[in-house]
Amino acid sequence: MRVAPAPDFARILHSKIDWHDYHFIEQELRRKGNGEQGKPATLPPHFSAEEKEKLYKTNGFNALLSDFISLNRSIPDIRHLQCKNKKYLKNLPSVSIIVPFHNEHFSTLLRTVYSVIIRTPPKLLKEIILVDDFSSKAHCKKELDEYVKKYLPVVKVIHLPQRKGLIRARLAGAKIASAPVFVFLDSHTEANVNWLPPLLEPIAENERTCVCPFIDVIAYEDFTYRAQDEGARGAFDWEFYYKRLPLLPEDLANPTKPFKSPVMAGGLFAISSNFFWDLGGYDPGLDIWGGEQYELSFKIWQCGGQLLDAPCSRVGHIYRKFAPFPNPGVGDFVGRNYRRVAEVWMDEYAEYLYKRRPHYRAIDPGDLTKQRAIRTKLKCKPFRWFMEEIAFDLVKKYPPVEPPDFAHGEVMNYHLKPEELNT
Ligand SMILES: [Mn+2]
Repeated sequence: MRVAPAPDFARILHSKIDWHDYHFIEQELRRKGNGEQGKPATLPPHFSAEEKEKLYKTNGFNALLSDFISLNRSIPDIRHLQCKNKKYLKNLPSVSIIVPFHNEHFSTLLRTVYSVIIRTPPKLLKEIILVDDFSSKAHCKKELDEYVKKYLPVVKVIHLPQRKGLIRARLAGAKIASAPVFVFLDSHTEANVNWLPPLLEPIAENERTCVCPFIDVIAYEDFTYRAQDEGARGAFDWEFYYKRLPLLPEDLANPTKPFKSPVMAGGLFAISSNFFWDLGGYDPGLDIWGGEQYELSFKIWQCGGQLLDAPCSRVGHIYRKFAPFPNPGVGDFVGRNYRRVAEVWMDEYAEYLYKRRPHYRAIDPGDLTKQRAIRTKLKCKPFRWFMEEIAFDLVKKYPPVEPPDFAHGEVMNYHLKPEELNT
């Protein structure tokens, strides 16, 4: 009697495929027009400088010009050449894309959405959730709802009834997201070719993983698309400015392989919903913006996870020329956020932050019971472990205590005669 061989589940589960959509890539390469292929775009000549300025002022970038670039424009494939041959697991989880926004310009918001839809395999895209953080611009309300209803069935829009800030807006989106993986994006971004599989594969292999794409630059003036660099590890200095550390020799030897990064840049990342909620999401006590990328990065590492950057996943982002938002008028919310993060996660290293910003000591961080309970429950490692094992080269570049001066005294011209001094 012959018995059919048992299916090789391990092989099926781990089989890899080429996720590129070559037909679509071909089509995109043939596109011509304003801003196509990520080339510099120009405004039609009949617009005056005042008309351009008006939208510049409220957005911090050339928003009027955005209206004259296709919502589904093509951008150049600037990945490392070896990325073009990479295969990824056939079985990848689907995603909910969460995009919080406050008064985002209509065409840049929609270009974010279109870039995701046209460059994501449909079966991986469960939904896109746009979270309107109490915008005041009219187009963020009914016009957006109607547009989405008519043309974009995969998109959901939620309108928050009051201003919650970036952090709580992301949490509000995550709460209604139903896919096993969340991808957070900024509201003026463009996803590049085959951007999603490289973010998902490390999560499929190990659920306690958060993966960030490379962030490219979309020029605020003319929407040119270019690389910012070829990758670096995220870090911070002791005033909590975001900094970057060089890649390690093993990262440089494998230019397409996701590498470990101590902290994320902030706005763009993929994380499994299980892991995100296991970590308690973001600390809901963090207000408006600031410090959230440190909070999440620290707890990812300290609580048994890993944070990776995937070089083959690239997403463009408009870095504004200036911040167009008025101060929300709630005091030093960034300082309070930093204090919360430092108190819960940084142990004795919090002191280095307070030494540089002594007024943080006087800020009331609010109730930290729940955040500390998460740390205890998950048996998270001390901050010292993070500094020694993950951000091990940070203190060399950003010393917590400035090294003493090498020498002090006067410097003078050797040939100067003493009587010529003080003349
Ligand atoms: Mn942004």
